This record gives sequence, structure tokens and C-alpha cells, in this order.
Amino acid sequence: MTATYSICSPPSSGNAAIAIVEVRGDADAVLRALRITPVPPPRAVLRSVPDVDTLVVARPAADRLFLFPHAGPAILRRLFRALESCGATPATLAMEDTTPNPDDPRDALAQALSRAASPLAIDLLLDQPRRWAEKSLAPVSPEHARTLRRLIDPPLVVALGPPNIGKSSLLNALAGRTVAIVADQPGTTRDHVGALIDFGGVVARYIDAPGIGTVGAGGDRDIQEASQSLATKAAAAADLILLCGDRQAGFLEAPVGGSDRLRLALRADLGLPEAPFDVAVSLRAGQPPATSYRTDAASDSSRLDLTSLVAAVRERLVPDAALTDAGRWAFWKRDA
Ligand SMILES: Nc1nc2c(ncn2[C@@H]2O[C@H](COP(=O)(O)OP(=O)(O)OP(=O)(O)O)[C@@H](O)[C@H]2O)c(=O)[nH]1
Ligand SMILES: [Mg+2]
Repeated sequence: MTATYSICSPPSSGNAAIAIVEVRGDADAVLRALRITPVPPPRAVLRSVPDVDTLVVARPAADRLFLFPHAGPAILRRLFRALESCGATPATLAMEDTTPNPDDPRDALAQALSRAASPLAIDLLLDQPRRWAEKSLAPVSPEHARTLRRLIDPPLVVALGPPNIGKSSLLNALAGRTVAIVADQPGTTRDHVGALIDFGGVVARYIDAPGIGTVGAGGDRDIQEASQSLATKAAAAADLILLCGDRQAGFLEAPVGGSDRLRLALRADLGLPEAPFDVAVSLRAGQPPATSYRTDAASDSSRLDLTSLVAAVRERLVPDAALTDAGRWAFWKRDA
């Protein structure tokens, strides 16, 4: 067999959990010799290599593999031994070969795959070498490139609204665990509470901001002011604001920062706000979480889980039109 392998992640500083090993050459023979079931390009799959590790195997092209094993030195030694025992040799790179060519998508692919936060990035990234080889394909539009970038660097979603309307309860429901304290009193959340949330394949940094409302008199006035200022700062940096309200408190009147927003009616079991909203959610205890989706005045309350909210956020962050754009994506260029 003719194949070479090289480690293309930086030398472990003791912190890196995953290493990247690139194999070039007869990839089918390497997969067979490592007893890995076939991986047709372009695909990434989780596989077990007997006596070595369970690892992600990405195959962007017929003659190229990226293996993502755990980065412990013992595991890497086992993997290299396995590769060598099946005939692959360590690549001897000329100095100039070790510097990634910024205009060659294949050189940037391993890094992008290892950094990408969102599951939806994987297939799209693996298909890029094919697209860049087809000279006739046009680039994805600048707008699509900007939103696709969010699949690699997670966007910021900030939930903002009046106090005591269920914002922290929503974060806990989305995360599937208790991340934020919930209580039936305004001002429960004083600081940012954050989590990475997967919105249907698009992973976002989610901040549950302190409630914005009238600052009451009393000993903790300074703390209340500081929390509200934190909330507005987070909103100014957001890619998407979930503008939360409920029937009793309505929505915030004051303008908030951020470029895009989704109006979210919380505690919908207590009634719906009069002002227009995009999605309504109820998390009433003892009942399945319910959401209904509404555009303008038309309401559709047929959805009885968080699916509508998750889908609406996903579509706002990375629209279908960007995901299905068949053009070439310069994913290694931050400003592309
Ligand atoms: N009926 C009903 N109550 C809810 C729902 N979601 C949350 N609650 C209740 O609303 C109250 C406030 O919930 P929180 O999640 O702490 O509200 P918050 O908006 O984070 O409040 P602050 O942190 O003060 O801004 C709690 O008693 C929750 O149990 C819901 O869908 N329906
Ligand atoms: Mg809260």
C-alpha cells in the first residue's frame, strides 16, 4: 500500500483532548488494515479501531483521511503503530509543505473540522474539496458565507425580557438540565447564565440575561442596576436576541441592541400577549412543553414541544438557503 500519515494538530500542551492525524494515499487500504468499515467520501463517521481508540474518521476525498483520536500520548503511539503495521509511513514533509496554503481548502479542512461547533458543519466542510475542484461552481454569496461561518464559530443568542416570565426556565428546558436558578420572584437571575445549546444542528452560545425592569429602591439597587447593564451589554453583542415577553408583562418597550430578533411569548398557558410574537412557549409543570408558532396574526398551536422554537432559531441563525447553497465556501476566510 502507498500511504503516509502525519499529525497535523499542534503538539499537545496537555490541554488538547483530540488530536488530528492526516493520512494521504490509499485510504481504502488503510481503512481495511485498521479494520474500519468503509467510509465513502465525503463523510465523517464515528468508528472504533480495535485495540486503539474510538475516533472520528473524516474522508474529504478518496485519497485523504483525517483521524481524530483522543490526544493522549499512549493512544497516539498505538495509532501510529497500527498505521505502520499496515504499511503506512510517517510523512517526511519539506519545510514549505508544513505551512498551510491559505488558498487551498484541503489544508484548512482539518483545522475547521476540529474547531467546528455545529454538527451541520461536518458534511458541508467535507464536501468543499470536491466543490473547489469543480472550477465552474460559483462561490456562495457573501451573505451565506457570513451565516455559514456560524457553524464554525458559534453565534451568540441572548434571551432578554422583563423579570419573572420564565426565561431561566426556558434555558433549563433547552439545555435539558438545570443551568439557571428558577424562582417565582423577579430578579432571580443577577448574572449572565450561559450554555452551549444545539438548535437543530446549529450550536449557539446562549445567554440567559437578568430580567430588565424597573429598578426598585432598597439595599441592592446597585446590584440590580449592574445586572441590567450586563443584560443590555450582552444584547448589544448578540447575533440573535430572543425578545421574551408574557401576557402579563408584555414585551420590553425600550430599544435593545443586536441585529436580529425573535419575539417569544413565554408562559403561554397563562394566556398569550396582545402584542405580536413569532413563537409561543409553555413549560407548565406536569404537562409536555408546548409551543405554538405564529406569524403575524395567524396562529398554529398544533406543535406540542420545543420543536418550533428550535427550528425558528436555527433558521434565523443559519437559514436553509445558506445550508443548501451548492457553491464553494471559503470557510477558512473569517471575513468571507
Ligand atoms: N405557568 C407557567 N409558569 C412558568 C413557565 N415557565 C416558568 N414558569 C414559572 O415562572 C416563574 C419565573 O421563572 P424564571 O425562569 O425564574 O423567570 P425569569 O424570567 O428567569 O426571572 P428573572 O431571573 O427574575 O428575570 C417560576 O415560578 C417558574 O416556575 C410556564 O411555561 N408556565
Ligand atoms: Mg432568570
